[in-house]
Amino acid sequence: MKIVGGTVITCSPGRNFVTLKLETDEGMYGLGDATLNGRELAVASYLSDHVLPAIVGRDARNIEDIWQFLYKGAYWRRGPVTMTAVAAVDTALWDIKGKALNVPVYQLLGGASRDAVMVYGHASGETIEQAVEAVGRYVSQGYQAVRAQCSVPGLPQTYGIGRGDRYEPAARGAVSETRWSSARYLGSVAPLFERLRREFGPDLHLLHDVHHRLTPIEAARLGRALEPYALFWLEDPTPADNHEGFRLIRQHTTTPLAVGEVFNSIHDCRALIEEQLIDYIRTTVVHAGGLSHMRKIASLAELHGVRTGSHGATDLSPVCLAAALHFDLSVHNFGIQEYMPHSDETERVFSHAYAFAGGAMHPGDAPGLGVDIDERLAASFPYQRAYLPVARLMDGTVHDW
Ligand code: KDG
Ligand code: MG
Repeated sequence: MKIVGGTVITCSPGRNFVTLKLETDEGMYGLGDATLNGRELAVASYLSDHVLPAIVGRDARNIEDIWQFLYKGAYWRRGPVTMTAVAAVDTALWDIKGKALNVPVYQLLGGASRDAVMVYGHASGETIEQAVEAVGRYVSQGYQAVRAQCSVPGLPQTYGIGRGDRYEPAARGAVSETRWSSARYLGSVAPLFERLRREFGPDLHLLHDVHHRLTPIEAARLGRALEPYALFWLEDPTPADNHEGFRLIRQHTTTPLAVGEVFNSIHDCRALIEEQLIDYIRTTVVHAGGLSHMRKIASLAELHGVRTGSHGATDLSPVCLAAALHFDLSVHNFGIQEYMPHSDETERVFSHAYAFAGGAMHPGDAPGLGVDIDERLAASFPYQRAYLPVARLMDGTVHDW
C-alpha cells in the first residue's frame, strides 16, 4: 500500500487547525493533526514543502520506518515544528492501518486497558464564588475531575479564565499583551482550593495549572500551601525546560506535579521521568511525534511510576483528541486526559466516533481513529492569523504567559 499524495488543510472553524490528509493507492486515507497554536503555517509549509514530497511512494504500512526516516533523515531533529509535522504523518499512518485492518487504533496499540478514559474539565471564574459555581456545573455533568482557575485581584487578564465555560486564549489579529505579578497570584490560589474542598468534599479530583509562571522556590511554596487540599496535580509549576527547578520543588512539597505540554520529544522529559521529579507526563500526540513516539514516552514513564495526562486544550484538533483517546485507553500507566469540548463550528467540520459520558470518554470502535473532516465545510472557514497573548511583569519585563 503506497502513499500517493496528501493535502494540508488549514481552516478556522472557530479557531485555526492544520490537518494532514494522507492518501494511498488503495483509495484509503488517514488524518493527522498538525496544529501548532500561533505558528500554524510553519508546520503547514514543513509538511507540504518538505515532508510530502519525501514520502510519496513509500509503503504506508511501515509506520516506524517512516517515523525514523523523517526524524533521523532530516538531520535537523526535534523542535515543535518538526515534531508536529512528524506527528501528523505518524497519526495519519495509524489511521490508515486501522482502516486497512478494519479495527480501531487502540486495538493496534495492544487493546483496551480500561473501560473508558477519565477526563478533567476546565472551570474558571472572575471570583472564587464564580469558580465554585463553574466547578459545580462540571460535577453535575458527571465529571470526576475538574481543573480550577480564578482571576487574580489587581491583574487585568490571566491565563485560564474563560467566558462562561469556554476558554480560547489565541486571538485573531495582533498580539495582545497582559501583565503578571507572581506575588498577587500566590496569595490567591490556596483560598480557592480551601473553598472548593469545603464545597465538594474529598472525592472530587481537583487540578490547577500554574502555566510556567513561577520560579522554583515560589512553586515549592505554592505546592506546600496546597497540600491540605490534596490536589490531583499542580501543572507546569515552573518553566518546563528548567529541570533542576523540579528537583528543588520536589524537596519541599508532596503536591503531585505534572508537566510536558510544551515538550516534543522523549529527550525533553527523560531526566524528569527517570529521577521521578514529576508524577504525570503531559506530552500529547500532536506535539510529541505522534502515537509512535508517545508510546515510547509512556513506556519510559511506566518504568518509573509516572503516569500520563495528555494535554487536550481546544487548540488540539478533534483528530488529536481521538488519537489521544486511543492512546489513553491502551497504555497501562494512563492517569487522566484533559478535555475541553470544541466549538460547534469545529464539531461540524470534524465528525468523530469518540463520546463523553459520566466524566469519561471512549474513542469508539470505528476503524482507524474514527474521525473525519468535511473539506468543503472546512474551506468555508479560511485560516486567520492568531496569536497567544504575551505577558509582562508589572515593570514591563517579558515573562512566561
Ligand atoms: O496553545 C496553548 C494552550 O494549549 C495552553 O495554554 C493550554 O495550558 C494549557 C492547558 O493546560 O490546557
Ligand atoms: Mg497547561
